[in-house]
Amino acid sequence: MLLHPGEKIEGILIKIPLVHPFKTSFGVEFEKEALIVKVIKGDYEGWGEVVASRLPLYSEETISSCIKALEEFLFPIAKKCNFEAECFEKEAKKFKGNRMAKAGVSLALMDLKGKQEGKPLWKIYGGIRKEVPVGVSVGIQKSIDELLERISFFWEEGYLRVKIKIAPGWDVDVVKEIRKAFPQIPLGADANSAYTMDDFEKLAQLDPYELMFLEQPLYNDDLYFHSRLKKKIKSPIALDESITSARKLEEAFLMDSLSMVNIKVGRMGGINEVLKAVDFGKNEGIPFFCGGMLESGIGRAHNLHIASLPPFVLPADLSKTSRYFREDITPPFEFSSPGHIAVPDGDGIGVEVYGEKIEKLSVLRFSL
Ligand code: OSB
Ligand code: MG
Repeated sequence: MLLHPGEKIEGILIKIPLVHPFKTSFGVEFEKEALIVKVIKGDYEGWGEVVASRLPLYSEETISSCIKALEEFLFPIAKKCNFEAECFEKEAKKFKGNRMAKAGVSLALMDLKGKQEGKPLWKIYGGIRKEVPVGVSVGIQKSIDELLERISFFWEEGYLRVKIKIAPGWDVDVVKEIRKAFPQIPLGADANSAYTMDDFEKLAQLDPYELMFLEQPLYNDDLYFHSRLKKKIKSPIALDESITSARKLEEAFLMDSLSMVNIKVGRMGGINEVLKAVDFGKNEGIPFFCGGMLESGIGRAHNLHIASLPPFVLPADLSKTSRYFREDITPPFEFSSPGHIAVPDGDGIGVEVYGEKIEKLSVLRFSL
């Protein structure tokens, strides 16, 4: 395929050390590997991020499966579509799965579109919030004392809610101690699908602690058993892994499997799918929160634009840059007011991207 001069789409894998290891029910991460998508057309460039991890522990996709998908069929589609976001998502939809890889391209093309049209993404999407209420997601720690210390640090910083990671052996006792120390804080617990229906009595033991939500307690692809569990426990259920499309959100709602939903554009394959879910959520009054995958500043900027949309009424998993990295590939995100991060207002993602820093951190690159 012939590219015109000044047209290019590129994948760049970078590694950024995390300031603190992030441990969940499925594993521990010490550094962030971010697969960045960069598109250049004429005088403009667009940036996106693929949120897959090295191993298929959160979802089926991996960094290497995404690299293959980008090289073999997604970059060629983007090219065939002249780097137009809508055409890309429509054409890419003919291929099954590979949602994180698709979303990385979708986001880069949206950033390009925003820059070409001279509009910030929140305006193109129909966002209504100038700043997004945010929380913090705290990994599993070595001891309950260490966890309490971290929660206290973040709470004093001004985050509006705390989400802890739970797993069998790190659940009811931990929540009980948090509630003793912080009776009032809005508290969620994310199991990343570590439990089964056999554990429902254990999960019901969380009832007295008034969790704001229990996130994805069961199987990563499940809707039905979550609806059964929802009738047996008091904690409101938030789904993450299971909601891979707007249709899955509709099914989950019709089945009564959730009380609220964590929305991640990477998990849903692109912005168009998120906007469909937003329409449905708005009509049905489903509370959304914007999820996160420890993104670099590029993914974080995209998430802020998404979280400006009407159904995103709950605090997002979008924290200040300092909670993740000492150095990032964009200027750091700070609170614009306590517990809030401003939605960038420049064209496209609306933040500067440090090209030189990306060069320095890059471990692999490929392009069409
Ligand atoms: O389940 O929400 C999750 C990070 C990696 C993989 C899965 C999840 C998470 C988080 C981090 O909770 C949220 C953030 O980016 O701050
Ligand atoms: Mg989650």
